[in-house]
Amino acid sequence: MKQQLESIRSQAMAALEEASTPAALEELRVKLLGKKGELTAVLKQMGKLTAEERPVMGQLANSVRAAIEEKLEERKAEIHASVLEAKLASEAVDVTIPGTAVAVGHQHPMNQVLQQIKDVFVGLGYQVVEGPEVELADYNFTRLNIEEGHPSRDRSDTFYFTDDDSVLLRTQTSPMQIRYMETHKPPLCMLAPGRVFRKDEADATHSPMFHQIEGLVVDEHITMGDLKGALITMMRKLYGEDAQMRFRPHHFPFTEPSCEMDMQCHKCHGTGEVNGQVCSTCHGEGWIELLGAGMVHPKVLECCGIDPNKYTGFAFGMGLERMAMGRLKINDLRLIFDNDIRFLNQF
Ligand code: 2NM
Repeated sequence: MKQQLESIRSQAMAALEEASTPAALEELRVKLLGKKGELTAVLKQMGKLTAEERPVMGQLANSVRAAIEEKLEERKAEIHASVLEAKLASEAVDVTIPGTAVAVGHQHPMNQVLQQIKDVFVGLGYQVVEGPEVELADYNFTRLNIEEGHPSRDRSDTFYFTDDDSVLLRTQTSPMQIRYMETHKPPLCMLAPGRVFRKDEADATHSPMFHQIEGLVVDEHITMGDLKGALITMMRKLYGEDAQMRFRPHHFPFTEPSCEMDMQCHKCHGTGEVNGQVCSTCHGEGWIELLGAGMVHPKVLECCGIDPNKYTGFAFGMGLERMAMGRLKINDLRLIFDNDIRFLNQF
């Protein structure tokens, strides 16, 4: 019996040393110490021993059990540590490996120019407002002094939603000026950028959707001088302090008097020629047409509940695509809308 116990001890120690997983350890524990285990089987034979042998064997059996239990705990701790170590090794992150570069995009050239123009006017105290693209003909035409039958109201020029021509896609952002004058009292100083829609065939200079920026200032004693000051300030901020402008008389239904503003061509400096050739930027004109403006028509002020005998105002409107094409030297409008990454990456 003593030999049996010693053999259980030595085999158990070897087997426990070999076991490398928690499952293998558990299997051994059952095999060695369980109710049907090897040690229990030996203890069951104790009855056959003499009274002198029994306590000696009992003591030996207990020490074998204690040794196995101790070894089990020891191996359990070792295996737990090595499993943890393996897990840590497999999950280790090498923080020195260079990361995967993420391509960072940038603002669309149209938004770059829009932001620059907004910045100038915000700096001059203008409030930037946006409004609906689906408009009432009343705001888009009638209250801007554009009479029934005016060519711009034609169904071939304007996108209408209703048969009675009362609801449309705005053809300009001026309806926002009307809305603003309706809801605010002078002094007013606002800028309305946004999309506008006209039934144009798309070509190098036309698109059925384009962007406008319109501005409006109304107060007592506002003059054409204030208009010129605001627009010249904008152009010098965008194109540099040496930019030269000229104002020509024009006609709009919603302003009186009305004008157009040109900028002297920055390529030929107004001569129309570069190295004896016709200037390609202004086509020999020496000047580039940029925007329309004027003093708000008294009828328009009156329509919006502003007393034209007390208040005067100026307004202006410009095409954002035209401004962007001039500023970024783009020669075909369609490039702006194509969203070809090779084009956009140049700005
Ligand atoms: C332009 C040219 C001239 C304009 C006028 C108004 C309003 F509502 F105040 F009468 N808003 N915008 C205006 C004046 C727009 O665009 C070429």
